[in-house]
Amino acid sequence: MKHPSLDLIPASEITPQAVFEARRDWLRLMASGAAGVAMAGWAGREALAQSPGKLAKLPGARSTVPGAMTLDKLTTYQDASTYNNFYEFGTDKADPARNAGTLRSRPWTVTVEGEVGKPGTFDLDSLLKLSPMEERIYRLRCVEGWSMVIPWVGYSLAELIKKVEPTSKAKFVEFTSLADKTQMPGVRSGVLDWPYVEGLRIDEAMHPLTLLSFGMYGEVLPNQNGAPLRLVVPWKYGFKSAKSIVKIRFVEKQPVSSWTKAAQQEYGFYSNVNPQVDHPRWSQATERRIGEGGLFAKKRPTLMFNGYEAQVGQLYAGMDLKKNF
Ligand SMILES: Nc1nc2c(c(=O)[nH]1)N[C@H]1C(S)=C(S)[C@@H](COP(=O)(O)O)O[C@H]1N2
Ligand SMILES: [Mo]
Repeated sequence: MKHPSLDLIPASEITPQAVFEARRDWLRLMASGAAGVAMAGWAGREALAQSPGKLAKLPGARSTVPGAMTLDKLTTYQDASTYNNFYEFGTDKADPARNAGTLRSRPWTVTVEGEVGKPGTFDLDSLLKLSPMEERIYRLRCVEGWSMVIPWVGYSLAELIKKVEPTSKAKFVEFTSLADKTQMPGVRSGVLDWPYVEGLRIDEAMHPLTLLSFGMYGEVLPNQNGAPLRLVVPWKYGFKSAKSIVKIRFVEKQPVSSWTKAAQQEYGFYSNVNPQVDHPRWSQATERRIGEGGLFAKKRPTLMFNGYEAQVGQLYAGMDLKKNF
């Protein structure tokens, strides 16, 4: 396991002794069994301190899922809720915060269909009650080169998947976002083929880190971040994390996502964060953290699978990740 704070030490200062000490401390923490509790407590305090008091409270217990509590410094709520990609509300990063006030996030239903034993329509309240809420601090990296660290609230998508009993033919899961012109001004434009569709392989969807999120910073999601529920898949580029989901379909064949439809050579199905596979128009080797000085922020190296390699690397064992980008 990699020590997360090693990434914060300038390379010139990483001596064998420093590596040894960091590793020893890390192993001690892990061995004590207190790691999850200690880290979660630390992160929870910080998250709580920044709870904005704007929307309904949605607390979550500190997650014990391995990898779910990065120690990276949190992005501020202000930055996380005003610098967004949500093309249904416009293509400028400031558009969603400006325009998403017209989204009616209640009442809300999600239809589950396709290759499942128990298809059906779930209303938001039953989804909120389906499993205990957890707080998880994830990095999310956009393909455009910025990244954020957000305390999300939700539970593993696997909890919902288990309830609906996928059949043996369910090899992939397709997610569809709301596309309503009356609530979403961007849907009148042809910038994407609406509705927004994304997909995961069933084992990716079942991975405990794949989060069905209903909130952030201890409150329900702001509309611009995908209210009332969205995915957060922390080892993939942000566009895989569909917002304002209305349909989840289990299928045998690999779904075609909106971004793949828009530009097949730029957005592959897997879209794992991978510093070794450049986007055709730009490098993916580095990123800037929102809040660290905008365009002048220092670039940091992008990590394989966004730093979640220990948890998800084995999902891709033996795959050519340049071909399956
Ligand atoms: N429905 C929908 N979901 C979406 C998008 C979108 O345009 N529409 N943008 C994606 C992209 S490109 C990113 S980077 C993340 C941004 O999430 P955030 O605004 O909460 O940071 O949402 C993703 N989910
Ligand atoms: Mo993105």
